[in-house]
Amino acid sequence: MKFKLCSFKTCPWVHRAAIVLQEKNIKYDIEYIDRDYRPDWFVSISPHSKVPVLIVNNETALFESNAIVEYLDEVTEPRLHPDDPLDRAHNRAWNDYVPTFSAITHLNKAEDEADLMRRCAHADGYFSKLEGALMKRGEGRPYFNGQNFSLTDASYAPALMRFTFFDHLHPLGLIEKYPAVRDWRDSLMERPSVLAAVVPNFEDYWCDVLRSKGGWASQFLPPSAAA
Ligand SMILES: N[C@@H](CCC(=O)N[C@@H](CS)C(=O)NCC(=O)O)C(=O)O
Repeated sequence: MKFKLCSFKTCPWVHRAAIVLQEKNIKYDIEYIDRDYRPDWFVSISPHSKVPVLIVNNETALFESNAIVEYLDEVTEPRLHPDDPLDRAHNRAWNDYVPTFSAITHLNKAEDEADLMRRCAHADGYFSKLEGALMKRGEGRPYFNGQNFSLTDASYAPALMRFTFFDHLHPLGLIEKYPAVRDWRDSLMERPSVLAAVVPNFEDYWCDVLRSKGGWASQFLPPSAAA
């Protein structure tokens, strides 16, 4: 089978799909789309004009990261979803929770200190729910289901990585309030598939994008080597 992923370099939803491809050792091509000038061929296959799109065998275009990873999990080994239907449904529910939880990736859009605090309070609510879910899963994780990496891990790693990048620039002390989330984040940030699924030196790239936007949060960036 042939897979091509259409991407923006910083997109957390593409990251989710790329982690699953990496985790399964699937060879794939990746094409980076210019967000500001999306080509006609891309717009014609992406109903919301969004990435990711996964082109399968040069003919079928799939959109929505959740649908893409569910498909990949059905057609390739090793299976990342749990075998038990109840566990699988539980994982799917948490995978759907990610779009709201992705609020934590938007700290870099804060307009001022008060706005950042509002965004942190919002993120705090999600971290607390996630802490509860991780605690219920019992001891012995590094991952959401315990020892085995799952689609749920692939769902949260991108958001947790971007939160961590912001935390490096401007420590928020937020994730430290939630030890299970913090430990999970630490395990995910070391997982080779998570690291290989983004461009090289991704944190620097993420900082460069923040710098280029020049918003309030860019004050926390170290001076650019190019400046
Ligand atoms: N629900 C979608 C979200 C995809 C998404 O929001 N992608 C962003 C990039 S990170 C995008 O393409 N945005 C372009 C736009 O909104 O015009 C998924 O899970 O695939």
